[in-house]
Amino acid sequence: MKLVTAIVHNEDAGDLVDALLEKDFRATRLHSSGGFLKQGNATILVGVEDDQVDQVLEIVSASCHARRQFVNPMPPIMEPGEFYMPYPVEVEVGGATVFVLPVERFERL
Ligand code: 2BA
Repeated sequence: MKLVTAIVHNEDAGDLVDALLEKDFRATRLHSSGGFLKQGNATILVGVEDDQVDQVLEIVSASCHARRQFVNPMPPIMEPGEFYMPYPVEVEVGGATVFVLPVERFERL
């Protein structure tokens, strides 16, 4: 068994969970936030048999889309009288960051 952990954009998370449930995959949505942008995203956990991993990855890929976002870089430490004009930096976020982890044991008690 494997645990598919997908970090996705908040706007894609609802569609992804719906698409997973439609194919009878159980999923858990966690509210998370990115370390770099410090904006909310969603972490979707899906426990599946090994031979179902590719199907789950296809659903993730079809439901999640890359987006371009702007981030304001941290200003440098300034000396008195220095002037700093911050320019937003554009980064591409997602579609999805996915980790597939082995599951040692699965119980529903
Ligand atoms: P964030 O950490 O907020 O990163 C958002 C986007 O900013 C990243 O998109 C990437 O394009 C850019 N970025 C991140 N760190 C950067 C850096 N040090 N320098 C320049 N640009 C940087 P994605 O790569 O698609 O990642 C989307 C979200 O997935 C991340 O949000 C984070 O929550 C998660 N993630 C990505 N890689 C991860 C990893 N190796 N481990 C854990 N979480 C990860």
